[in-house]
Amino acid sequence: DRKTLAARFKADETVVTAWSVLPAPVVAEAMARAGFGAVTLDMQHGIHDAGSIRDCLAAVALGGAHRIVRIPVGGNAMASRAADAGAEAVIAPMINSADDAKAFADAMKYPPLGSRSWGPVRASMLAGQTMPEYLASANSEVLAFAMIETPEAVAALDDILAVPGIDGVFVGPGDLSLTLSKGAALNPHSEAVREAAELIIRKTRAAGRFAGYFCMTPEDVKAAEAMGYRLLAHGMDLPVIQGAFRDTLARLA
Ligand code: 3PY
Ligand code: MG
Repeated sequence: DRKTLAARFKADETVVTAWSVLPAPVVAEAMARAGFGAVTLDMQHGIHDAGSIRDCLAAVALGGAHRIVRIPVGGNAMASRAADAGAEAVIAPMINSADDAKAFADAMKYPPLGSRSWGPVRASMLAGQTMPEYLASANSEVLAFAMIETPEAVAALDDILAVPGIDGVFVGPGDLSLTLSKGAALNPHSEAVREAAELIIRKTRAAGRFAGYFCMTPEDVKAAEAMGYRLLAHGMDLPVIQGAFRDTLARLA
């Protein structure tokens, strides 16, 4: 159906997003056609740039999935650009304070909420809207997700959730394990991460905001959904393709 991504989260629906690191529109389209609810194009650790975002957002739309972009750290100018290129949600990494959250929300939302500059030429087309229709809906329908992946962010969570224009949070358990352990261990399944994840979901739902989680395993997807997370990232193109090639070669042995 033609429900918006925002409408799905408002209805408390779960959306599983595949994770795209390859700047290849046909691969992004294939991930969408595989049946994922959304595809997230990763400009932080993926190989994407502004050009591949432009082409892959259209390919994801063609494949029938919702369109999400993760920007680089502090890349608020890119947040506006990703929204203009047709992203329905933007995920910003390393949002560690209310000030970080305010700067991100400011780039994502039109006045009076923020200072996103006007020009959704491509975004309105992908949304199937006129430009005035896009303007009327964008502040509530184009979502800003702040990544919580440090102890500073967990400590500032109440303030981050209170920033107007921040629609949700997104947990990065890899970085969170690294920062919570002061660099001692990369362990997204640590007890410290699990405790933080419980605290984050409780506060986020109480604040009426949406919550997402980066899931390494299918078990993580089930556990995060059971906790109340609704945007679940799982399935990355490069390792999936590499694994399939390994299996293909192994069958010759
Ligand atoms: C993390 O786990 O830190 C992430 O950012 C997931 O991509
Ligand atoms: Mg991270």
